Amino acid sequence: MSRKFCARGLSRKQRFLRYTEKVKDKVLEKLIKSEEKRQKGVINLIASENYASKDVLSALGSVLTNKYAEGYPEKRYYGGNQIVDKIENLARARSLKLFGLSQEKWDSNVQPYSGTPANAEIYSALVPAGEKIMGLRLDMGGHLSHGHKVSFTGKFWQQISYGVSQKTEMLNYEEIAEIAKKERPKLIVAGFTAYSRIIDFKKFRKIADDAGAILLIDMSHFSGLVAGGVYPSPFPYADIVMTTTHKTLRGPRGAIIFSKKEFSTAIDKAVFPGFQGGPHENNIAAIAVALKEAMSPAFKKYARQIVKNAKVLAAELQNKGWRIISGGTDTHLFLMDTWSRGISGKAAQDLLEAKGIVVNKNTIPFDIRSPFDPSGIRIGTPAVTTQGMKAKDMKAVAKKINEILSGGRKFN
Ligand code: DSN
Repeated sequence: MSRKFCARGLSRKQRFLRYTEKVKDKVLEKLIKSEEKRQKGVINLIASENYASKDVLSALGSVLTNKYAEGYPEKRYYGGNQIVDKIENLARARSLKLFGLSQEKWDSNVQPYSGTPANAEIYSALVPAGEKIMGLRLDMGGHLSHGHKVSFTGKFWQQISYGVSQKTEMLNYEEIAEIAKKERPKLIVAGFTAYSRIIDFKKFRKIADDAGAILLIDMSHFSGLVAGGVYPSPFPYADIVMTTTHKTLRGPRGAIIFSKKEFSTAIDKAVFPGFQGGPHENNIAAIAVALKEAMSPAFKKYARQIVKNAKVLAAELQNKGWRIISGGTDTHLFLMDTWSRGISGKAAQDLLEAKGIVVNKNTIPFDIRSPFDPSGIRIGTPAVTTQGMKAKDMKAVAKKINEILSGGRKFN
C-alpha cells in the first residue's frame, strides 16, 4: 500500500475529513435538539441569558478547540500557535476598540474561563490573602464572587459588604463611603446581578480614593448596554473592569479582564499560570466574533431596545399592582416583589415556567424569606429582545404574567 493511501483505501486527508464530520451520537443529538426547541418555545426572561449568533456558535464549535496554547501570544509553551496568536490578539484589540480604550493606557486579557474565575484572578493579583474586599451583598443584588462567605472569595479574603438603602432600595453612597473609610479595604468592587439602577462610578472612584482602595467594576451584566451606549462607561473611573461575555454582550461563555497598564502584568500572571491552564481558543475566537457584532449599529439599536423593553415591562406590571424594587429600572432587569401579594419567589417561578415564561426566583433587599424560596423574582429582557420582541410584546407579556400569578396564591 502506498504511503498516501491507508486503511480501506482512504487517503490521510479523507480520513481526517471523516474524523471532523458531525458526530453521530443520536442520544446527545436528540438532547441538544430538545434544548434548542425549549429555548425557542419559551419566553426567556432570565436576565443573565441570551442567544448567541450562528457565527459565535460556529467559532465555538470549530477546530480551535483542538489547540493547546498555554501562555500568551508570541510567548507560548507549545508550538503551532501562529494562527491562534492572531486570533487572541484580534480578540484583545477588538475588546479595547469596542469600549473606546487606548492601547497606551489599557490592556485586556481574554483568557478567563468565566466571571467567577476572572474575579478570583483579579483579587489574587492585587489583594494579599486575608485582606479586605468590599462588595455589594449577594442578597441585595451582588454576586457570590464579590466576597460572599460561601464562595472561596470569602474564604481567602475578608468580605466587607455594603447594601442598599431600605427606603429607596438603591445604593446609598454616603453609607458606602463611611464603611470604606472605616474598613479601608484593599479593593472595592461595584457591580451587580440583581440591581436595576445606574451605578454612579464617579462616586465610587472618590470612595475608593478616600479609602486608598483599587476600584474594580464588574460590568458582567451591563457590558452590552455600555457597548450600546445606553449605560455609562465605567472606564473613566475604574482601575480594573471585568465582564463576562455571554449576558447582554451576547457572546459565548467567557470573560474579559480590562486593566490599566500598571496592573496588567500582575493580572496576566494571575490568569496564567496563577489560576488557569490552556486558554480555550475556540471560546476566545467566539468572543472576537461577538465583539465585532457589538460594534455594529444594529447592536446599538438592540441595546436601546433591551432597556426600553425592561422599562415597559416593569411599568406595565407596576400598573397591574405588582411592586417593583426601587420603583423601576434603568437597565435590562428588575426585581418584582411577589411575596407582597402572597406568592413566594419559587412558587412564582414555577407557576410562570409551567406556562412557558422562564424567570428566576430572587431575594429582594431586606428579604424576610430564605434564598431557596425568597420573596421575589428577577426579570430581564436581553434574550427576548434578541428574539425581536418590542414594547407591544412586553405589554402582552406583562398581561400574561399578571394573569398567571394572580391565580397563583393558593400554591403557597
Ligand atoms: N449567575 C449569573 C446571574 O444569573 O446573574 C451571574 O453570574
